[in-house]
Amino acid sequence: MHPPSEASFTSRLRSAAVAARVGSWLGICFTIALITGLISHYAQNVVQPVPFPTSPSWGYRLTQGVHVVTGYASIPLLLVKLWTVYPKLLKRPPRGRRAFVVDGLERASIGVLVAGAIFLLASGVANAAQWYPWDFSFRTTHFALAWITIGALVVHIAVKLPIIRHALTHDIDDTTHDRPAATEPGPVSRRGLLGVAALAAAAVVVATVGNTVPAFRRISVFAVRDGEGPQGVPVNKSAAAAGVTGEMVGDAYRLEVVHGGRTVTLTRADLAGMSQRTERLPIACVEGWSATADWTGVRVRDLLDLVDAPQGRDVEVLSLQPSGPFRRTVLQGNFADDERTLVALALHGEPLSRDHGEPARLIAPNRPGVLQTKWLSRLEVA
Ligand SMILES: Nc1nc2c(c(=O)[nH]1)N[C@H]1C(S)=C(S)[C@@H](COP(=O)(O)O)O[C@H]1N2
Ligand SMILES: [Mo]
Repeated sequence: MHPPSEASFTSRLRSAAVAARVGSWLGICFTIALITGLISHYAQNVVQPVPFPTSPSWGYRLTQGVHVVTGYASIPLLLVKLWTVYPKLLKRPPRGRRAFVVDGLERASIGVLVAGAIFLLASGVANAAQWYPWDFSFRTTHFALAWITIGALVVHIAVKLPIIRHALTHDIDDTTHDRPAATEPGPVSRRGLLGVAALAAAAVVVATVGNTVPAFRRISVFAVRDGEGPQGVPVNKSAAAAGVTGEMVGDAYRLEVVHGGRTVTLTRADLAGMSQRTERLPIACVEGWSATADWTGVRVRDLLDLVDAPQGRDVEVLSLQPSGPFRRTVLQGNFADDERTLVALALHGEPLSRDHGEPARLIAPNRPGVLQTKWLSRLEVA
């Protein structure tokens, strides 16, 4: 038996005509994912030279929902794309030093592109499923790999531009750029294969979009969050998982508000005795699920006024949670001063359940869910 060579792959479906079309859909998905990903990355930056806006309150919910869904939709498209082109991997390198080097460089750039794309999609899916089989920081790595992958994608498009342009301006059954061996008709037409790819991508969208769009919740079989959880809102990390005990949130509970030399210490009753506001705001997890809820509690600005903290200053937010990356967050000045930003004590009119951050959690408009700190213990203005 001979190992397969490029000539073993004879289907006419594996063609530049199909690859260019599926490739352009993928290119659109990756561009959307890049833009929405950069928005999410920036929203999570502690230092924001241009303040991330607090309005519209659902902005991050939309961009992050789109980010995750485009990532999911890219998976079947990438599989079809790889299927159409992989015989080229087995092609013999050309003779002649210059041609050999150019061919090697092109293969290397495609290697980076394929590895980067697979890594981005796989790590994104694992993250959304809350499965972290790695030690590195997801956000830093996903961000760095995004740039490398997009760089390789730009090189790939530039190298292939003449073929892409020809393919997209000619009939799908055009054979100009077919490999010599690709002469047999496939089980479906090229147009049929494109239809299958588009349908698969659409099916993935329908199966996952219920994470963010409640109307789809019942048919989104792959939605990692089905909208169920205490008080009708999903829970990201439970109190037990965060190491927050009943003792910590009971009578001994205190919220400290600190500025300069001043500290005001508030009990649960003190907080409940302050002027209460209700705001309808979404929780929008970076993992793509989101839910809107009515939150009732004390304006963060009212609390900062207790210690005469000036407007526009960043606030360090601490949780009772003993350890973990999300126990400390920074609330930027424009968020702290927004009148919709609350230390919430109640959700849908009921006191916060333990898993949603009893007795007090942060909720701000247009803020990544990961920064909506639960089980608040301290607000400090430097
Ligand atoms: N202290 C603390 N707060 C936290 C988290 C956490 O792990 N610890 N998880 C965050 C994340 S990732 C999300 S999406 C929201 C979810 O809030 P919920 O569990 O009330 O829906 O809480 C945020 N607040
Ligand atoms: Mo989250």
